[in-house]
Amino acid sequence: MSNYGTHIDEKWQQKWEDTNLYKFDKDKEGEKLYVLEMFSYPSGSNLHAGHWFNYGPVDSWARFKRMKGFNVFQPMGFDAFGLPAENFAIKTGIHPKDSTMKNIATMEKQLKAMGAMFNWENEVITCNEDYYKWTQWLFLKLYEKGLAYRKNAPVNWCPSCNTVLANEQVLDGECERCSSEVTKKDLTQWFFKITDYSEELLQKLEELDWPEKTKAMQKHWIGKSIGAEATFKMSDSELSFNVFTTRADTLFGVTYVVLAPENPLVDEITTEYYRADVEAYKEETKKQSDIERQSITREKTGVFTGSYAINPINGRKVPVWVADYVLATYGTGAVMAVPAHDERDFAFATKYELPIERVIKGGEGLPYVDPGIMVNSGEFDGMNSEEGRIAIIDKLEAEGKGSKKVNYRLRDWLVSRQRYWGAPIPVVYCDKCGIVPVPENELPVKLPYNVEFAPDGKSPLAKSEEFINTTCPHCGGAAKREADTLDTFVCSSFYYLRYADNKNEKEAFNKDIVNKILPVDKYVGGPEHACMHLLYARFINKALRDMGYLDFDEPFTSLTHQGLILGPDGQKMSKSKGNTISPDDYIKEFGSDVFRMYLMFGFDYTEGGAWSDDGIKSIGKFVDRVERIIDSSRSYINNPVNSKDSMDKVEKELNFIRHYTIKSVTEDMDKMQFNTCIARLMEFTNALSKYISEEVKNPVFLKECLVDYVKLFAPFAPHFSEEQWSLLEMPFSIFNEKWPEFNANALVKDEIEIAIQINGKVKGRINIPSGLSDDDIKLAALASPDTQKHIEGKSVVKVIVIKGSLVNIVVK
Ligand code: ANZ
Ligand code: ZN
Repeated sequence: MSNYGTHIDEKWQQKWEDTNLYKFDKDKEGEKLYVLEMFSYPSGSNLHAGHWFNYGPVDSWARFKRMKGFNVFQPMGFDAFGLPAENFAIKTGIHPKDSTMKNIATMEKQLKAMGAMFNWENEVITCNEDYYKWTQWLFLKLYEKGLAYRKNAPVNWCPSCNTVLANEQVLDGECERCSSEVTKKDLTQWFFKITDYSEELLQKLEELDWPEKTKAMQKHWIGKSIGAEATFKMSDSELSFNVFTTRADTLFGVTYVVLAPENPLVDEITTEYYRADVEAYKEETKKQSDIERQSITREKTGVFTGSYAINPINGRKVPVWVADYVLATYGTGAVMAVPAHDERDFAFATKYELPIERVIKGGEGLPYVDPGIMVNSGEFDGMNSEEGRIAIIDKLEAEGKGSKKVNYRLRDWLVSRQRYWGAPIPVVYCDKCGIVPVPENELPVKLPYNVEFAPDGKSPLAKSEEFINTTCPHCGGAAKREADTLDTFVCSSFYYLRYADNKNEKEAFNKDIVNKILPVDKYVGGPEHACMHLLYARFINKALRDMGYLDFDEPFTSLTHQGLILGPDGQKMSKSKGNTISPDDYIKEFGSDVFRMYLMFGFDYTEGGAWSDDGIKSIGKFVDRVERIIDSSRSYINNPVNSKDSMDKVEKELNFIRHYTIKSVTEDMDKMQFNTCIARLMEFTNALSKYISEEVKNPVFLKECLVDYVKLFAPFAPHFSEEQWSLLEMPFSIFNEKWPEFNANALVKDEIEIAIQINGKVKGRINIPSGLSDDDIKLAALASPDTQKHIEGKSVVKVIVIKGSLVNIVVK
């Protein structure tokens, strides 16, 4: 039975804390390295294997970097506002603040039991006043710059719960709680103008060391498309509208145009005869989400308005329809339909028997459209798609009927929530002065504790008299506070900045400190944040830069997504499936280092995989074995009687493995390939075990090997290694030691083994000095007694040396 276990964990955690070993000092020597794991949401359940997989291996990586000489900053905190605590409160009556604080206390304890070198002195908790004061400050700054604005916008609405739902609460168009159909409701909402940064957010992606897939997702989400706007005038009035198209070259093939149901022009142009149909259709559309509306496979629907518009390129009269496949929020909320060239238009035209006409040119059209009806593109005939596009846009521009236009799919960020558990939006409404931002020196606008937060369709804060009634900071008259709170993604959009200067009471952070510690050099977290948190944080970073608060463009230079640890059955862990792994039980049994090492050895870090009890047991045995080897080695080291100073063959073998291990672990660690690092450590272990199983002739050399051996283990098994280090009577702490360097000379073997084949069959092996020429290898092979025996009485036809490791002798 090994000596390692939680008592060793606790012993060293205490000592690390008492000696302030990991305290970060930005002015300490060594290149700074900001290592950040996405902070956690303080949920009711304990830290799960997924948290561990995020934090444990990354802490090992940070420890490795520390030993490599970096000045490591690795803070931790809690993303503490948000819906789950509020929903829990609605269900149980336990106040979100109480449950959140209790959960944080538990999680802090568990995180400490992990023994990671977190800079707890830099902790942030987003629901605390000293944090959300700065969330509100951020809002005010954006408002000042015109980057926060208020407008009417449709939100998800559950008519039976009588409440607004976040997108994540809408499952297949139904309310997550009561399963009734979710509709849209227009409410005045606050937005952040992330779209001002669309182009930079897109361009700068290229410079980031991020997973390609994540970059591609952000790129798609930003969705830049270069096209044109063309103006269609109504045939019987002076009204007109623009369409956005990426295929101006198909303008001659337009057979109808479509307005989004929400387009305000719809009411003006719909004729009396069609009005009832159009009204009914508009109602129906409110039930559909934008995602459903964009689905290619969904059957297209629409209604005719009774009116016609004029195609600006050829004066042709085309019918104007209303259909939900056109989104109000993209482009101009109107499209020119070219059914011969666009799949959606084709499906629609087929269903409603609208003409399908293919334009004459390079021949690009939908493959299944019979080019029977071909329309003439006039002077543009024969041009390919690209040429036609440019020429047609030029002509529209010259005639004032259109222009080049870039569009982004990215929408402004809706930040207001009709919820209680969030940072109050620091704004006051005054009958005389309108929207008045709360002055900075009055922050924070405190979130009151006693609030009726059961959902009834209104923002809970609106029902708190003490909160809602205030005076106007401007004129001193009676005024009302904004009752909405901020999306929790606002809290997490700048936490990485606040970590660097978390105790600052005068400002969100000091500019010099932040410029020194940031950007984050390595960010690690789940891939599910690709288009939300990771995009929002980039935007906020850029906005703050433009206001002069920081000097760098991007918050996260390098990003890694850890994989997912699945239950033993290969399914995603969930309480209902009963396949969750509770780290606490395993840690009690094996110690935290075994748990951590199993996670690092058993899975590819970015892939994850299914948990295995056998896997963790075998790592437990491995750690025991390492301990036994170090134990037995100590007896030799402590009385180095037979010491000699040259290495014999056995020692050179071990020395080779030692340096090979240093080299491989260093390289693989850099790439976060933790599993191969541990595989190399296993090989080193075997070699050491073999060496001490016979008489140890060189204890001094053995000690050198052990020193490197324990250091190599240190990042992976920090408590265990610290213990072994002290048993070797080395000075505290192993984490103040330098990471071992490999010696290239030790990696050059002075002897190699080669195989000898006679007529293609291996007949013997010999050891020869490395670096011999092919001719010398041939001679050595021929001279070997094995060879002699086999070629006796035969004549050698040819001797071939293959890659310096095999000799083939052809005889007759
Ligand atoms: C005519 C056309 C012909 C189009 C053709 C495409 C192919 P991306 O690339 O995503 O920007 N469109 C424009 N505004 C829209 C809206 N609000 N809702 C739905 N669709 C809209 O897509 C641009 C194309 O999507 C535009 O180019 C327009 O259809 C459509 F063979 O115009 B196209
Ligand atoms: Zn006022």
